[in-house]
Amino acid sequence: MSLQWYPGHMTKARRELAERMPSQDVVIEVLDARLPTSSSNPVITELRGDKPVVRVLTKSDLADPEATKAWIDYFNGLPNVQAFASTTDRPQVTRKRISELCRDLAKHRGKDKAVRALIAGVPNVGKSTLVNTLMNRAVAKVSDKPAVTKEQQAVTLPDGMQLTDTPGLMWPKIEDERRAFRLAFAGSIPDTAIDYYQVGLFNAGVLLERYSALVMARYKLDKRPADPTAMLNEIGRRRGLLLKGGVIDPHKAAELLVHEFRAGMLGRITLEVPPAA
Ligand SMILES: Nc1nc2c(ncn2[C@@H]2O[C@H](COP(=O)(O)OP(=O)(O)OP(=O)(O)O)[C@@H](O)[C@H]2O)c(=O)[nH]1
Ligand SMILES: [Mg+2]
Repeated sequence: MSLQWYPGHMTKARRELAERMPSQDVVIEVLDARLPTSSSNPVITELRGDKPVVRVLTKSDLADPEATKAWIDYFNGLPNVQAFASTTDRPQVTRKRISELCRDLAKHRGKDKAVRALIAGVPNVGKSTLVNTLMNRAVAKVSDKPAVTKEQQAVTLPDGMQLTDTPGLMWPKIEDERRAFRLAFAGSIPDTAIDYYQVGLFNAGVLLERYSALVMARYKLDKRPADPTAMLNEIGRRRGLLLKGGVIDPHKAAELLVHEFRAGMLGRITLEVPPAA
């Protein structure tokens, strides 16, 4: 199964991103710290070319700290890349580090000229939140639903840096269904475009493999479920998610798992590890 979700404004958003890119000194590529591979958009990679990039791993408060550290080390080992894990819990650190990293990567720009940086990423990863953090006030609309920003928005930061927020960008067809399932689990694809059961079932497998202790603690399970189907059934049983006749409803269990994961209620989880060195 491949997933198609490409709202109309994204065609324009892609064109405008391509138009804006050449004038920028640095790209601030925003990735979800819980799924840095799946939340990296190949269209943005292509449009960036070899321009310097700050990869910001957002929502690091929800991600596994060890995995985040591994990701940062991995990205920092790539040419023209600086990585930083952000969380809205520490806005001052974010302001300081982003400013330092952008300035460092844009050295060629000259000291007296304002750095121009473009923020890009898939929907709902926290691009506009980052703009607000850097501005230290709410200038961009933020929501927990994907595809909220529909137009580019240029702002000037207190230190003079010129920053452009852009609409979350997908590509017309996600061929790799594992990627689609992860993006949907994290909330980068709207609930109206996904099947909770499929998304929940796939990610139940990922959680069982790497975070079964967190799953067992959250849903008060005595033993590790044998497989993803059993896990959804156990969640349904523990939470009383039943169909008529008292049969467990695995679809409701999947929906619950999706929402509790997004809210960080299972604990700090990362779905993907960096490629082995
Ligand atoms: N827990 C947590 N949530 C965050 C963090 N940063 C952003 N969010 C939440 O992520 C959601 C999406 O934030 P936005 O800033 O609207 O995301 P966006 O990338 O601009 O989304 P689009 O404009 O739709 O592409 C909101 O509910 C934010 O509150 C973070 O560091 N931690
Ligand atoms: Mg936005």
